[in-house]
Amino acid sequence: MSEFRFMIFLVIVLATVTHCHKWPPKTKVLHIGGIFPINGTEGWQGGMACQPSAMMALEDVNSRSDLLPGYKLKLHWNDSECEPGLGALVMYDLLYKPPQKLMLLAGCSTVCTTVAEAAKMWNLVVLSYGASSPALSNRQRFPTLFRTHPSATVHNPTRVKILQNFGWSRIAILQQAEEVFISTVEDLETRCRESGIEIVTRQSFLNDPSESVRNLRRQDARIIVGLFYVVAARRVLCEMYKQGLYGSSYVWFFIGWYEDNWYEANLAQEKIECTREQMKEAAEGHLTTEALNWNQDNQKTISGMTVEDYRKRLNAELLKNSHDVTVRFPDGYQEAPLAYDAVWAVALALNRTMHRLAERGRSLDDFTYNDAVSAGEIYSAMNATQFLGVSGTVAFSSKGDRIAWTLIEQMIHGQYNKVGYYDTQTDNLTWLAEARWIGGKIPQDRTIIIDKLRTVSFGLFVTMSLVSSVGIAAAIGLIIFNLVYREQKLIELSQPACNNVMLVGIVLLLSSVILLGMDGDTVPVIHFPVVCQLRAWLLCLGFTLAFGAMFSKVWRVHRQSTKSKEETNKMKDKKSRTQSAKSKVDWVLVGLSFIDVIILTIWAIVDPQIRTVENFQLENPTDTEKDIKIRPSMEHCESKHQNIWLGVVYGYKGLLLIFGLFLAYETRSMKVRSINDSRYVGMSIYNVVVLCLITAPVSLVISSQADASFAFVTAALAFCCFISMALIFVPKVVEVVRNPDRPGDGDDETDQTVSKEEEERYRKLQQENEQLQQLIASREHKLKLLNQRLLERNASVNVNGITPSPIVSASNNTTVSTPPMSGSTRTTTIHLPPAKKNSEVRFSTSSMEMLPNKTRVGVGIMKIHCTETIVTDTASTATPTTLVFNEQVVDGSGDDQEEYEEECVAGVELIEKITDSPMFQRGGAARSPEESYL
Ligand code: ABU
Repeated sequence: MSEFRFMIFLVIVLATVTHCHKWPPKTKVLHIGGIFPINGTEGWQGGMACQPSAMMALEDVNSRSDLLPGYKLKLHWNDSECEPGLGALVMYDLLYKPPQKLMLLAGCSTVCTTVAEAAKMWNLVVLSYGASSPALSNRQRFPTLFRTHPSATVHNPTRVKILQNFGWSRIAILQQAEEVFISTVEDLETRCRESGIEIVTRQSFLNDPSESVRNLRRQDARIIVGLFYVVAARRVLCEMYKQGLYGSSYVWFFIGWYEDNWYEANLAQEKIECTREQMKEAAEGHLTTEALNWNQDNQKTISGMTVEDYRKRLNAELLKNSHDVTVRFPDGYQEAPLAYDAVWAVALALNRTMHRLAERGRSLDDFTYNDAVSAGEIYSAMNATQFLGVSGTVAFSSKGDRIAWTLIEQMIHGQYNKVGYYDTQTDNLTWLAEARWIGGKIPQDRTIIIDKLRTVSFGLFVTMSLVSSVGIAAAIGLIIFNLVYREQKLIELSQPACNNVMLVGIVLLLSSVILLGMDGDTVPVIHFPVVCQLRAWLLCLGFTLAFGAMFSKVWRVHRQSTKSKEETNKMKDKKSRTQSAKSKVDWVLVGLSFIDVIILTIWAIVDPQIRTVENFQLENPTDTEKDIKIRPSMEHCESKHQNIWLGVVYGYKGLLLIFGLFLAYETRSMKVRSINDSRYVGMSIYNVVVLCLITAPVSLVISSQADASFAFVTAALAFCCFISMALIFVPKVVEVVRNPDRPGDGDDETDQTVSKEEEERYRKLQQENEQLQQLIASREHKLKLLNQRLLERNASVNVNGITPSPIVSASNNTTVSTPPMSGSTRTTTIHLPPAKKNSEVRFSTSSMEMLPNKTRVGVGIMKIHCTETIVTDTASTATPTTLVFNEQVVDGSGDDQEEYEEECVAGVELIEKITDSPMFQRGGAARSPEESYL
């Protein structure tokens, strides 16, 4: 109440003084320059409203005789279009064209920056009514700048306060590439960092915001602070609409100084490709922050007007300038009070300066651009200026900034609604109304991501564990079987020690199935590396023992079957095969296992495997809950140099597989008595190789699917183990079960099957045998006839005194010599020259003693074998003998003698092998390579 009385008293005193004081007439003019952005296409064209407002203020100031007594203030102005270049030109015009200007008014940050930076060179104070750039607060760079427009940084404490109020701690920033916004963002970033708010991305653009908006989407930005001039804001809004970055999941913060209907203005002019409706839809719900540029109290201001009086006058003035505010507010309408108060501030500062200079015997009329003293006085006067204007209390901080409240507004149904105020000085946020959200709830600042570990499903794990347990039990059972029946020849000749090692390997492999199914669900993270190590050891050693044992067998079969006969005989002499099999250390297996242990040990020490988590693409949850995504992940065992270690292990195992495959193929029809199951081992090797070839690439492809990968790998592992056990042990078990008490003599080999080649050969021989038998029958018949005729002839010769001689007919190159008779014995020698490789000669003879060695039959095929064959008949002359060489039935084609001889030796061995075989032994004791078969 006392304050009110004092105010009334003050007004009466002032009125009396003013009335009583005789002020000199305003005959002289003080010139000031003004730069207004009006007709530009980019940036802020706030001069539209600010210039008329400034002219109103000038009118009001000049109507006051107590202010600048004797002087009129004149404003010389031009349009900068918010273009720094044009702004500079306007400034030089103002400076260099008389009259001398005392001060400059400027608006739009980009122009103001240029003007204020240069003005100090002309000792000019610049007062900005419309520049928000925080960069302008730099006193070193802009020492003579003041502004009635608050710095854009005044929005930042407000923004941070709102973010905290709604619990948003993750924001993104989209800015136009202008210094005003860059410096605002720098300040915002600092404040956010201090408040623990994460800035997920900061996107900037020059003209086209489409890529930046796209990036915001990619970064899952939800709360976005946008800093750009209104023309760019319309492009952003349209892009938001196109890319769907609006609505219930997004909150945009825009600058509050755009005019109310900015989103639907100039769309065609600016070639915005969105309709008004679309722009309105995209703009719905966004928040703005803006310094309060209009005095909130309707009290009288320095001009004697209330804010409402001012508004009415301004609107009328704008109408004169063809801006009907009932239709659309012109740009800069919000800042118009700032321009009005700026002119008042200039007048007051010059008024104060005038008095100060007068005290020093100087005048404002004397001011030149070199007059630093007057400039200093103007600066001090401006610094001290404080009054109640239509924009509120006008006062300048040490940085020349205006101190103001900020207003928070939200666009609801296309209209801005006031929702609160924030007073930076008292940190007081006052809500006028509750913010309204599309969808009824406060949007989230991010997509909620739920991590989901891809693990092996319990049912599958249990099933495969059971399967592998059955396999382990079977393997252990077979080891016991091997031990129990170790005395049986069948088992003894199957290398039971080797088989047991293979079974141990299978047990290890099947045990790894359980470890492969262990994951984050069953093993604590801290123990996971142990599982990793165990997996590697079990798999590597298991494979080496199981496959290595098979490999070792085929290796031995191959070696034994390729040994020379002499070596074999030597071995026979040294010790029996059985003894050998019993006592021999399997160096192949020992070597392979040793390599494994070395690799695994170095791996575990140098670069141990640890638990790593692989994250996969976000997935939408099956329910309809918005803003929630599932991030699947999977655990892996990995070393730093995993690829190198895998390369070493796979390379080594791969070579073993390839070599094993080769040996299995090479020995497919070979038989070694001491390894009676080598054929099944070979088949088992094929099985392992094929499964490894399928499993390795397929498991790589499906490695990201826990269940599929586990099921496939473990099924392949189990299948491989079961097949190997079945192939190698089922025949043995069946045989032993059938004849449990028979110790066996080695003939009861499990591998009784003959090869296809042998069967084929046997079949051919049988056919040939039948043909030959038919031939024999016909020849015997012929012989009979011939003998008959011979006897008849001899009888007639004897009658005539002629001595009979043997009848010999020979084929080509056969020499038949008939030596003279000596006593009662007569010898017939036939030289058969060396024939071509594998040649055979069919013969028939009537004498059993006629052919070499132990030929017991009179008709057959004689194998002419490499060397000259001499057939000698020492039979008694009592009975004439007949030797008929019918034909050479097979003609070999070996050209090279050396090769031919080698072949001969090989042929001998082959024949021996065949005749060694049990099925050929039944035919008799014929062993000579020269012998023919019947
Ligand atoms: N309130 C208008 C600010 C314009 C500018 O800083 O350029």
